[in-house]
Amino acid sequence: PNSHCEVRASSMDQMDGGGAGRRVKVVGKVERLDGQSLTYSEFVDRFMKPNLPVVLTGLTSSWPSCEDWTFAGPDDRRRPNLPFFAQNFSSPRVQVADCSAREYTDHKRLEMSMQEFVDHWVRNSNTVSSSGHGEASSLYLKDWHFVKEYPDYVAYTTPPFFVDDWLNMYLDSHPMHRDSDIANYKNEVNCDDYRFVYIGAKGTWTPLHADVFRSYSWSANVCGRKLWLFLAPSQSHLIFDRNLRSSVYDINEDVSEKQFPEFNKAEWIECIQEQNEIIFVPSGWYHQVYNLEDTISINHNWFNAYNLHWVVSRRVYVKLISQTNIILAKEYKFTVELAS
Ligand SMILES: O=C(O)CCC(=O)C(=O)O
Ligand SMILES: [Fe+2]
Repeated sequence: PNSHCEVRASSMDQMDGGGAGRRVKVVGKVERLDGQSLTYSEFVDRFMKPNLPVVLTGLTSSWPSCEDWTFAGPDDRRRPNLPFFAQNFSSPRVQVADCSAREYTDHKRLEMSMQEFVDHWVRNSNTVSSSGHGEASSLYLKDWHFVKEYPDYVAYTTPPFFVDDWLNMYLDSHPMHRDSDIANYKNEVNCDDYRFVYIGAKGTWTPLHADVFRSYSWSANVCGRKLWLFLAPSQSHLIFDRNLRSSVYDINEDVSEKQFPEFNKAEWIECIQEQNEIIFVPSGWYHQVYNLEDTISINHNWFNAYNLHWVVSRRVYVKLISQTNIILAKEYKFTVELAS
């Protein structure tokens, strides 16, 4: 994984956001392991504690979503069963990113019904020519709080590696977030959890970012494939401008050298995540993600004792430490006084 190879971003060239063959320096690949034979303590020692990415296979075989949400395509590849979504999960409106339009640091967001999303997808896939070129849908259904909206439908079970999740546990148990009459009346989810479903056609993508609160995330491909490009936290400064205000939006675009003078020094770790594979995204790693096929994924953000120091903001951390020091100093003084 340390061999340096400057690769043409060939997979990215197929993408909507793909520029004219921009090269980013890829220096390694994400390790891939059989999740069935990995123990929890190995996962902790090798990935969670050292904060390193990994792809785990063999963990989704019993998930109902892998059957219900897909149908068999060519080459053992499954494809999204869009009518199933329109029929069974039609009620609330969903958030959709338009991958062809930038708005500040993210894609432009729209809200629509599931039926509208599916209709748009079908309309656009019908206009793709026989050569395979054309405009597939640039709409990317993201951040759909599926578990919260359909608690009785068991689409998947969280693999044991990711169940020690203080973020979602807290939100589940916090009464303030439940039973709001107003929220029920408006048919809205009152407070969000961090468990999501994503559905995107080939070519949809997620701009460069590090995850909310610098939490961990895991992401499972129910069907489809994703290309991930990761940057280790020790290199985060390379994708910021001089004032550390804005960061690069699309690493495959012509990134202005004037604005981001250090960008070309960045060394990327690449991963092609296949159907039914789960990727572990460690805290604070910037990543940009492309759907190489029509893809459905499930992902959670979470934290626990191993990444709490990433999540608690520096200010809070410094405050906690200074308060702890004051208490320790008082205790020390007290002990000295007692002893003398
Ligand atoms: O799949 C995507 O498009 C983005 C997923 C992501 O950023 C994550 O799981 O942290
Ligand atoms: Fe992310």
